[in-house]
Amino acid sequence: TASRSFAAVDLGASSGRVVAGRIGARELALTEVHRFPNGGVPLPDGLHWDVVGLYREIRHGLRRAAEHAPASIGVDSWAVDYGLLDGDGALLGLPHHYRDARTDGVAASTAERLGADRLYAVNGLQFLPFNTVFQLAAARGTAALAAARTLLLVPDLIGYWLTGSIGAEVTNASTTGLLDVATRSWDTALAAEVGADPAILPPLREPGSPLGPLLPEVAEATGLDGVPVVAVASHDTASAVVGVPATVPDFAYISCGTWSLAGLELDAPLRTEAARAANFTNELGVDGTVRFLRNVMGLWLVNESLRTWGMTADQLPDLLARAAEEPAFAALVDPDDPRFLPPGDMPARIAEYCRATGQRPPQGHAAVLRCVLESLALAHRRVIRTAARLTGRDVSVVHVVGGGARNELLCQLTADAVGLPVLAGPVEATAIGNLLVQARAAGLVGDLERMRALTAATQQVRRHEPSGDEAAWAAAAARLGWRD
Ligand code: ADP
Ligand code: LRH
Repeated sequence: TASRSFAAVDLGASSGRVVAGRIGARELALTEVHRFPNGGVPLPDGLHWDVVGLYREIRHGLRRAAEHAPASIGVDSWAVDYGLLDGDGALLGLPHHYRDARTDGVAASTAERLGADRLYAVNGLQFLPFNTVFQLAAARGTAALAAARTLLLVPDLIGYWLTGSIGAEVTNASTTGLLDVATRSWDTALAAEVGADPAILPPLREPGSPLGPLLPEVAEATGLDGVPVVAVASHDTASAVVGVPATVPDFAYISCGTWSLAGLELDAPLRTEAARAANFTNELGVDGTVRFLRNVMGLWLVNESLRTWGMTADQLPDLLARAAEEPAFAALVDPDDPRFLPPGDMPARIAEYCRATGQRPPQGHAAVLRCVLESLALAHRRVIRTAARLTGRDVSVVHVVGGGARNELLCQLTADAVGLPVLAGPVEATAIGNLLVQARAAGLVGDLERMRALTAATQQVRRHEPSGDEAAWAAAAARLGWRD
């Protein structure tokens, strides 16, 4: 069969993009047609996402994608956050950002009230204070939740605006905490217990299923008349895992952007007490797979540091070159310490963490960056080694995909810390996974293994051999109290 084009809308926490992709038996070629910044907007009632602004950028991007004559459109974004619709289908206020403080305290008390082990038995999720179930508990009694007739996760909200179709794509629904991970269906009783009317949870849909054609007004404005929107793995991390260019079964992945999502792909959820205690998540992937992983705070620490210093990402390559010259293991932090979650002055928080743990705070931009990257590499080591132990699986290679694949220092430190080769790239694995699921719905590509083979054959990957001193990394891990 001949190749065809598809359009991927991929919304990350730090930027969104619209990518046109041409896919054929031996072809996978990407053109980024539009990119736009994203981030939280503080309003008097908390930190929000400007989803209306994002939607305008998406429409602009789709208009540019029209030149490539896409056969369909797919939308993915970050997880857990949602918009509420009233009975007329109108949006009830801007969605809250998962870094908003309204879940402080509520998440822990809700988990305690419902039972952390019971929650894990149902949803298999790591405890993150911003899981949708805890956001709903924090929103209990608000006017918006009382008026809500429909809850839509962000990609489903965009899909609704584009097509009028209402539904919840299952990979992203699995991050809410309200989905039974074994049956892949909503646990409506749990929703009711946190004070949300279960009727607001829309019907579930699987990746590959059609949402329908663009609404006439959107079709006209974008020049994409008759082009359908197709559900993809709408959780960006699920799409990123599809886009991993693995050629062997025993791979680990790190989807490295604002967050580092590190783990393994499994055939079934693993909800043992040990997995719960290690705070591993079982998020749903395509084709019945499970993403057994942990969130690591990721490049958020770098990005917020740059923001604090009034620097931009263009200055990163220069800063990274200087960080590479800094002495090793001078200061180390647990990147997942809750103090690093909200927006703010990261260098000050890192200094505070160092003082509280008897370390000399890093002095200067390059030293702060070195501290963050070594700490992230150590967290990667801990998560991947723990995942292997919990699942009893061997891991022979670690794939780093996402914007972090451009960070050669982080990739090398990760190879050194984990003690395994790191294959870095593609940077746009999420868009690739989005496009591949659409191509499959159009009958163009095969199973996950074949999709990955196509990515491996067509995309550039950089190899980092481990050259670290295991004893030194083990000692560094032990300084954080980690003994993996
Ligand atoms: P998200 O999808 O969460 O928005 P991305 O996967 O797009 O994140 O990754 C963005 C990150 O990639 C940036 O925050 C930055 O840390 C990193 N990055 C971007 N460009 C470079 C570069 N030239 N060198 C190193 N890192 C980079
Ligand atoms: C990464 C991501 C991650 C979630 C977080 C909210 O973009 O989707 O998988 O935990 O955002």
